[in-house]
Amino acid sequence: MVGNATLYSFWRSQASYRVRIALFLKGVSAELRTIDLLKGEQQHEDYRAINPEGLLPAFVEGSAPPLIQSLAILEYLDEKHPDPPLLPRGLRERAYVRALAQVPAMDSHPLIVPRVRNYLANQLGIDEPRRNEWLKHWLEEGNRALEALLSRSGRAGRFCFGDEVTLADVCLVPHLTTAAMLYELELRPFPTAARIFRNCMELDAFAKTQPRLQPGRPG
Ligand SMILES: N[C@@H](CCC(=O)N[C@@H](CS)C(=O)NCC(=O)O)C(=O)O
Repeated sequence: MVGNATLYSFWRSQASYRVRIALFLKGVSAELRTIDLLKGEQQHEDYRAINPEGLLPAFVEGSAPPLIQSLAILEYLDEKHPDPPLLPRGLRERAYVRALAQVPAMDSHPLIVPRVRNYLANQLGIDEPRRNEWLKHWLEEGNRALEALLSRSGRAGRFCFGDEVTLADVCLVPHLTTAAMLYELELRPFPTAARIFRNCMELDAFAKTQPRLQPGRPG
């Protein structure tokens, strides 16, 4: 028995959004607890007791040790609640879907998080317009890679891999939401990714968990 679940989350956190989507898809309810990244609450001792890395998300079930790292949490949820599956059956197909998920989650996202933005500003003295250039550059790199992979693979359907939602969609949508909503990047040059994004947003799992509907979102 692990008891009630809690997700430590923040409205604009991409990694938290991934886990909110997966919880919804799997029908797992969890209390959301806001850690305000803009106020630096991730550094507070009580949150570092949950995740010593001082990063969101953290997923806690009852008195079991917290789970951290969104991709590890997504795979945990998928293994614990196999229906609907977030990975295809074939080995190579699973590797492909994991790779698509990792492009935004492991290559773009780590370069734009608050601790990186704060380091650029405070340690390297980089001003806001140049910091925004940095952020947009790494988001666009992610967009370009995703579009190339999706459009050339011949494997995209309604979603990134065929017509069922996979881990790849769970990571694509938070990435494109950040690009389009927070940094106003144009998605038109990435038509395959943009089409899949729109298809995902027709589903409650993506729409109801999106950043602008989260507690703590500024008006
Ligand atoms: N690889 C981690 C990344 C976690 C991460 O960087 N989370 C961001 C929010 S999306 C964060 O908490 N940043 C706090 C900071 O940079 O100070 C994961 O996927 O869970």
